[in-house]
Amino acid sequence: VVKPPDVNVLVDHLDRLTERDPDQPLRIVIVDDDATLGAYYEMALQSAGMRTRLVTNPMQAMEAIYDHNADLVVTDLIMPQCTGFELAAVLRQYDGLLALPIVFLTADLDAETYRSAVRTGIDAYMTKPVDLGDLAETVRARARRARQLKALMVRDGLTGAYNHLMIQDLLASEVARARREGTALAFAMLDIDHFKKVNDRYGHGAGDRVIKGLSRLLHQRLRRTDMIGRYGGEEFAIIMPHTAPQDAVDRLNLLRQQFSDIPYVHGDTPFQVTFSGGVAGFQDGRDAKALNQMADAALYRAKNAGRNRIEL
Ligand code: GH3
Ligand code: MG
Ligand code: MG
Ligand code: MG
Repeated sequence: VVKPPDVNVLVDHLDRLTERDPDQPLRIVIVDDDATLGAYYEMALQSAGMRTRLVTNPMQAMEAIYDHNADLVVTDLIMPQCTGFELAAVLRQYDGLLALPIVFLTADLDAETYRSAVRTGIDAYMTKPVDLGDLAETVRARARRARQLKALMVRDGLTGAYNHLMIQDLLASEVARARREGTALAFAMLDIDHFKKVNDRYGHGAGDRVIKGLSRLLHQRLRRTDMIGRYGGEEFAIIMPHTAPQDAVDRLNLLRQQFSDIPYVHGDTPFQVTFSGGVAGFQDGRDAKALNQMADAALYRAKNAGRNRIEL
């Protein structure tokens, strides 16, 4: 019934939700077939500092959620086109919306309705007439926590880099954008050299410090618009929008130099670590999978050519 968004829209949504400023106003979508009531809720949430978007037709809810980049949805239960339950059931089918809180507003509160609501995955249930103060507090608390959860969901715990799934989604999204806008895009894969030896000689704690060290360097030295993901154990993937492949190689060579200069110590023993990298550039006809394979093949060449180098 409700049209599902395409993957790229989902990814844009997730990415915008993880923006670095957690203090920006909470964004709320209100679904109520009664426009007057809806405007009344909007006013209450707006005066509590939130940004709202009202839809009076639940069929437009999904689009509004993505378009408004919603942190939370408030929905009426009884509406002519579909019920609030049906809407919630559809929303809950998307991984990208799992953390999206859904707050129900309804006049009816029999036990069976309550149980169905809980089963559907709603987060809060408020009976009409709704106290506007209660509404604002409930919405604020749940939207805020959802935002925090979402930020955690797409990040790797050790390094804070995007996790594998997220960086793959972001790559698909950036490839689509580069194709649409005709802009350059580079994708790189990095792998720490002889990392097993680091673990074997200095222990896993030291190994973890090295992984975190590389992640920190990447986050400090790359552009804010570059996206950094932890691909696997000691492998990182980097998406560089608006960057020609050779420029990506040059930049990564600089980072490679800086990383190999970091003086690690284990007890009294100093040690240094290097990484290798493979770069692929977007051009027409190449999708995310092709870029993955090309970057991987280039990385393999870098390893075979003696490591501590970047190949294109
Ligand atoms: P190469 O130069 O060919 O990449 O050699 P390598 O030893 O780095 O080989 P490979 O990339 O296959 O080895 C990765 C090792 O990284 C294997 C695993 O024990 C270790 N590793 C994976 N994840 C973690 C982690 O989170 N922490 C630590 N300390 N070690 C990890
Ligand atoms: Mg109604
Ligand atoms: Mg590896
Ligand atoms: Mg390695």
